[in-house]
Amino acid sequence: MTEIVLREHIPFSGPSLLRHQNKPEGYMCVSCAWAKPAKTHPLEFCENGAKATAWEVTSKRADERFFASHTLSALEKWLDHDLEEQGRLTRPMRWDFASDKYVPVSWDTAFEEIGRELKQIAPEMVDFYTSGRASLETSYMYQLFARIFGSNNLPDSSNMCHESTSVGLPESIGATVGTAVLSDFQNCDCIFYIAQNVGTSSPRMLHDLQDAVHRGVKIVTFNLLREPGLERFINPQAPSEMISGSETPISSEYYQVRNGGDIAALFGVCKALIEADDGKQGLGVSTVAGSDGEPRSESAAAVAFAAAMAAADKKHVLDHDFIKEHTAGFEEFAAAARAHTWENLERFSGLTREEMIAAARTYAASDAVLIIYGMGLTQHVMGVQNIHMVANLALLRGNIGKPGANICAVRGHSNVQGQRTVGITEKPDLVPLDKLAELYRFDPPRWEGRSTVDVCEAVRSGKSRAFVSLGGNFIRAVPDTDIMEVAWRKLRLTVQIATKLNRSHLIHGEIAYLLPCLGRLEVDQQDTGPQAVSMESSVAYFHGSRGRVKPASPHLLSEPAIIAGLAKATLTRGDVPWDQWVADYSLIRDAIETTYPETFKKFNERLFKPGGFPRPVPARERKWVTANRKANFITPPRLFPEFETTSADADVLNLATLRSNDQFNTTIYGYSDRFRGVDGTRQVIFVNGKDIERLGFEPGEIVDVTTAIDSGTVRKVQGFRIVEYNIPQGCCASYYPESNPLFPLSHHDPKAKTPSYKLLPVRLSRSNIVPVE
Ligand SMILES: Nc1nc2c(c(=O)[nH]1)N[C@H]1C(S)=C(S)[C@@H](COP(=O)(O)OP(=O)(O)OC[C@H]3O[C@@H](n4cnc5c(=O)[nH]c(N)nc54)[C@H](O)[C@@H]3O)O[C@H]1N2
Ligand SMILES: Nc1nc2c(c(=O)[nH]1)N[C@H]1C(S)=C(S)[C@@H](COP(=O)(O)OP(=O)(O)OC[C@H]3O[C@@H](n4cnc5c(=O)[nH]c(N)nc54)[C@H](O)[C@@H]3O)O[C@H]1N2
Ligand SMILES: [Mo]
Repeated sequence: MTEIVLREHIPFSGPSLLRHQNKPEGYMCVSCAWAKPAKTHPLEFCENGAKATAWEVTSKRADERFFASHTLSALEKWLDHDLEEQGRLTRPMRWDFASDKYVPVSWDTAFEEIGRELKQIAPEMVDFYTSGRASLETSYMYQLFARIFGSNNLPDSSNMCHESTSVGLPESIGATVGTAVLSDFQNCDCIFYIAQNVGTSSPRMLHDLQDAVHRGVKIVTFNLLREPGLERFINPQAPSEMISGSETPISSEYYQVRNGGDIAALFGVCKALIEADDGKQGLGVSTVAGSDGEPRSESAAAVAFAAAMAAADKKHVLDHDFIKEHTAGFEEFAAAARAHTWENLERFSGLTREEMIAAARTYAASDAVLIIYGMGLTQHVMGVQNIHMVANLALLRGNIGKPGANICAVRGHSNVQGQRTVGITEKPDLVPLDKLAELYRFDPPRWEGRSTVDVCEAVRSGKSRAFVSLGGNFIRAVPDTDIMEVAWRKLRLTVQIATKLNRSHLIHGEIAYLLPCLGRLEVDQQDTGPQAVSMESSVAYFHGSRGRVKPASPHLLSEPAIIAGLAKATLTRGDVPWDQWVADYSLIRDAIETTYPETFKKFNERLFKPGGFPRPVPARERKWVTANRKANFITPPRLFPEFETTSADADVLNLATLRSNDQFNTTIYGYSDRFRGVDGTRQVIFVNGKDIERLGFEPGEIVDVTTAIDSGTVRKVQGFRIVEYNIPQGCCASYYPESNPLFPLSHHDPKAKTPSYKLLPVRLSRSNIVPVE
């Protein structure tokens, strides 16, 4: 932390600023969305939160002098890290065709020209992207602007992130978000921790996990890699300090699944539970059948499991009362679980039958299990089915809607969950359109808008003409980087609202604006005084946040002020008091409360309540807002995507893309991933030693990586160093966003359209590139 504070030349107030991070009346961290407790630790931030703070309050500036000395074509050759490292943007700018540079313009000129251009484009040809950092107030204004303009094209970063959750959980349990609350960590006796990297992605949760472990809670982890943060507790303020003796082991069982292997792994756990339960009810063999369907002698683990159940005097392994009263689809699911052979479950999960049974045993011996998961489940061609399997496992023993037992979807960006809550979505069904129509006197569009993947397709086909971006780095975050960059230049208008320079600002349309905004940590002074904003955490609690540092430049506007400026210059209809809202954000919160009275009851009054205030999630009370009013077992039709069973090539490996400990999404702080022992480069590919040998490579060798599906187009990244790593055979991993050119746009979950960033068949070949390190 000290390192980044020095690196970013932060004035001395930096460390004292951090005391206010994630505190009631303080500001909410701009890094991850993890819950903010009511009773805070003296320092409620982690190393990565401190980095994100330092990155925003840096004293470095990408000002007009910087832009005067670089053409955009020259900047295109810069690395992601070097672009953002220039510091905060200071003035509104417009791209100048003659010089190929960004040149300063006044805010009035910017709004006027953008408004004029937008008015000339059909609303359905304009896309309004949001990255998950914008506040509830900003997000509400932004979706209203887009809808009054006439467009439901409101894609967001969530489309690439937890969309599988947003589609899968409602079908299973009628909740669009996870049901877990912070107190579940105090009430559970077991945690199933699936496909999330706590030490890097949500380090403050380590406090909750450590407390749980000290209470004797069992943590059963399923992950492609052995992530250090999941193996033992590391002080979130100094993850490098793995002080021997005082560290807490986190996972009591660690199962290294293949990427994409979770459906099979969880089916294995469910099969063991169901068959043990069958046995208890006198339905035959108490645990397992061989791959030929014949009963085979039980493993030691299975015998121990049966003994543990008998010792605990459990009548049934499954919670039949719950299943009967609350669920539908159990019989079909149980039949499918019984029918899967252990041989197939082992093959597709990468785990042994004994491992799956051992996990089932721990699950069955626990009264309240919290299931936590992240991107390793959602970013898959079978992402939605992964989420169904999480719910199926929970439902077998009623592990939902009781103290300690819930589903926790760990969200990414600090307000990504909240944006949906206030209308950022391409799906009109999720928005109270009639209410908006009545409040603001306009006729909202009713058609289905474009998700992130749809936007990419629309830009390619010419159906999109303008792209407005509220934060983020779209072009680096989406699949098929090389193809999308070419397509992007055909756009008529690109407008980027941002704090720091990134590649999406360089790959632009015929008319391009870069509009710099205040960050959340800065004092947001408006006519009625300094303003607060709000966000929703991963456990669906709302929190207020107040900036404390001096703005990076006197020319910055707040995000609400920028949206109001754009809206006033563009809209010819709608009755919205844009100026009053900008003068006093509590009026925006009143408007949010009027639109969503149940969710935001007494919004202003409760804004700074310690610990936040909860959003109603009916599934927490076992109320299932599904079509049949039941919680549904939904049976995935297959264990693994089709390409696995059809591709016989032994030289194909399945690639997962990862985050390092020194990045926040496309923001690259530096080149060190100490947890995984990588330093000085991000151009690496992690491969199992046996695969390295089998494929005829050497550790440390430089390779090119080529996509092994959709062979009509060659997709390749070059100059990656092979790192021998503890990863299951047949799998490999590399960093995001460097590997994004490999992902075909079409390679996503069919329903949620979440790109399959955690599963892509690739081949390695010897490279003649000298790597950039
Ligand atoms: N420091 C830092 N914090 C962040 C971010 C960041 O970039 N940096 N990004 C934020 C955002 S937007 C998000 S969405 C979250 C992301 O946080 P995570 O959900 O942790 O996502 P990833 O870091 O991509 O890593 C996913 C984990 O899943 C494992 N994995 C990969 N494939 C599979 C699989 O098929 N099955 C299983 N069981 N495991 C698998 C990987 O080994 C890795 O440990 O973090 C947020 N917080
Ligand atoms: N291969 C692969 N691709 C992935 C993923 C993966 O795991 N693998 N993960 C996906 C996921 S989970 C996500 S969430 C997306 C992330 O996609 P995005 O959310 O689009 O990208 P970020 O990198 O978070 O955006 C960083 C930029 O946001 C801007 N910014 C920062 N703070 C502010 C602010 O306060 N206001 C405004 N207006 N701008 C600000 C800065 O200019 C910064 O450069 O990427 C996805 N892409
Ligand atoms: Mo994310």
